[in-house]
Amino acid sequence: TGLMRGKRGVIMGLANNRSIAWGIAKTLAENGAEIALTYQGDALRKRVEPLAAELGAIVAGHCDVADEETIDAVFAEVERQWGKIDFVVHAIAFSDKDELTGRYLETSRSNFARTMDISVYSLTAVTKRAEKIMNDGGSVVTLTYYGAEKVMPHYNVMGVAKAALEASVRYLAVDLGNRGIRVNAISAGPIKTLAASGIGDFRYILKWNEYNAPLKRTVTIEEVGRSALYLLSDLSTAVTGEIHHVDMGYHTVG
Ligand code: 0WD
Repeated sequence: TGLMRGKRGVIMGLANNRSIAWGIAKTLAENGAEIALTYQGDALRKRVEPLAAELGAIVAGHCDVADEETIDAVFAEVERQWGKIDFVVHAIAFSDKDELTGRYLETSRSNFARTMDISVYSLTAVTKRAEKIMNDGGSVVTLTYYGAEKVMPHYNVMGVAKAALEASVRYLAVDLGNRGIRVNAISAGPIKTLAASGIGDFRYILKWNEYNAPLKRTVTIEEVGRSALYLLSDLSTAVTGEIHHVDMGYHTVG
């Protein structure tokens, strides 16, 4: 389809070709979007550059969302190249993997703060920059998980962070609504990515979802991509502040 024709946007959180951000980037490109990618650090740059080339995407540079200057730098680069944008995808989260296992109670103050900074505040920090160069009617999408709503084994501090991220989506939706800019989250079912491999017993969580979700299998990054296409295109101009479950229906039973 040409659903994204004439739309330009930034996708953040691409680590490799298993990343949810990659499923979204591919789908958007197939549907006519022009994409700018950011990467975190030199190691990921080497992975992101060839993926960008595959899609004809531009690379806006290094962005560590814990470092405000690097957020400014990538948005300045996007503005220099394009002037305006129509969408942003935020597919970023981090927590010390030693705390994504065992009891939530053992979360340290320092990892709690770092997890909240990178996984929650970053959406607000990024949206603040994006707003300045976003056309009216634009769209912002972030990624969340059911561990925000219910206790999931080992998800721990990341569950607390995702709950705060989902609340941020609602507040940002109000702040940007008067310009027709929408802010939504996709609550994706578990997918085997680099970030997920840090979560304790992740293979068991995948199996559990496969057996118990109404649709009896796990989600693919392409399926998340197609849901993002809906939320980032004009198909969803009446949808904001929404947490959209793309999880094989697991949230209806779990
Ligand atoms: O089951 C899953 N995989 C689910 C993931 C289910 C539901 C939601 N999600 C969420 C994650 O929590 C995250 O918000 O989807 C988002 C994307 O995660 P992903 O695709 O599962 O994981 P991955 O491919 O590892 O991409 C996440 C990337 C980082 O990769 P690594 O693995 O190197 O941490 O987030 C980026 C980084 O590229 N990232 C950062 N980017 C900028 N600044 C930072 C940072 N400080 N920290 C992490």
